[in-house]
Amino acid sequence: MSWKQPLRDRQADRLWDRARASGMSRRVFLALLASGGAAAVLAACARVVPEPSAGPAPAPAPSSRPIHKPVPENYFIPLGTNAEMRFEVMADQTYIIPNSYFFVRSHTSAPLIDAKTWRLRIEGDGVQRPLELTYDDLLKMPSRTVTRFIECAGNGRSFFATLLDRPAEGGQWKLGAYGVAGWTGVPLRELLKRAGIKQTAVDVMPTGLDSTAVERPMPVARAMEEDTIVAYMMNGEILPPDHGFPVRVIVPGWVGINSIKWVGKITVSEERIYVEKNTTNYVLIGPDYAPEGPAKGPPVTTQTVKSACALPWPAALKAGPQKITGYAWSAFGKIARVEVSIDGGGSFQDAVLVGPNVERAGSRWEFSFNAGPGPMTIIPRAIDDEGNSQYDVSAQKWNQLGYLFGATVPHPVNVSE
Ligand SMILES: Nc1nc2c(c(=O)[nH]1)N[C@H]1C(S)=C(S)[C@@H](COP(=O)(O)O)O[C@H]1N2
Ligand SMILES: [Mo]
Repeated sequence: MSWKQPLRDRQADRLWDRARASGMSRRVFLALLASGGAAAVLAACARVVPEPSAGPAPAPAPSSRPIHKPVPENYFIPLGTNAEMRFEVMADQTYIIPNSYFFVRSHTSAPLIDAKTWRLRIEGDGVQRPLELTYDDLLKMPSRTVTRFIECAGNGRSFFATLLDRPAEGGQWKLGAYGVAGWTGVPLRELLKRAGIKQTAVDVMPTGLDSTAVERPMPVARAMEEDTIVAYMMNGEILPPDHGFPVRVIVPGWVGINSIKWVGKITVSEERIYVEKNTTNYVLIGPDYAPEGPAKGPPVTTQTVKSACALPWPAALKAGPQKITGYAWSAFGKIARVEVSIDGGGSFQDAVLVGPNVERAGSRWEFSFNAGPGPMTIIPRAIDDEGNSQYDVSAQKWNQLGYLFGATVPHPVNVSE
């Protein structure tokens, strides 16, 4: 099956499966799809579904497969329960990474959750009116769509070993633990306001319904930013199980671990919250960092600026004029410039930014050059509109768990005659 053509069809198929399961007729389904798209179908599904009888919600169905969507090795690099996006696949794709090619990072198997019995609770001493919402409740609230990236804190981790000669613990990602998507959902701040968030609230923490209940707090100010949303759609599709169905939080610009999937509960606290993922993991541990209170080091928050070539690793090119494409992204804003070196970092020339350039999402770029035969490297360097930029690897601080790699990465290329 070609990987380019069937996306739309599969989206519609999945939507129809969902609609049929809720008791909708094919005729109504087609009419809704034509008039209001996937969102209309989804909203109607939630209404057709009969309310479950009272009682405790059953636990999510145990799932044996770590990842549910197909992750063939020509499109993904397998990494345990995770799958890295192959950037070369994106060379002739759209700006948005299609859901089928989006990287997956799940600490354990992705749970399969039934939206009919699922509830979202907002609770804790930081709210005046604890809330419990159904899927239908959430879909009825005003929604917005934001285009933003998600990037794992450990993206680029393998380069601590290969470029610094000092390995870091954890999944050895290259640069493909990154993806940009359009996320549709309810701004988290609207939910917090509805729950009567107190002036004295300090931290907000979503908790996942996966087997190890993955959770990580963020300060109230971050939770109240307008692009922090509780998303139920990804690129116009129902949020896929691997990416957090029925809902996930999107915390743009922050390390991926804050964008909690399969959310069942959001705790609002008047005190700082300390959990495993901001004290033991997702903290910077190393000679340049000191412990912070109960944390073994400073918790990682905002991502770095990065760029990547949409080329196989290593790439094989023919001698002569070449045009390559790539991505650049910043956790702080838009991309201002991408420069590329083809002489090992001696000199850099401007690449051309093409297509959308969205803050905290990224920009595609193109670079034309004349390739001479033999081995070489291509080194892109991104600079954002706030002046943040990638730096030489000699300036990259090491940390034991390999977070926040932000140096330039020489992409290996073999040029044949
Ligand atoms: N509940 C839950 N949320 C989670 C995770 C998880 O394992 N469980 N992984 C996190 C990490 S480390 C990352 S990088 C992103 C990855 O999102 P994706 O799989 O949709 O690409 O989800 C985050 N949210
Ligand atoms: Mo991550």
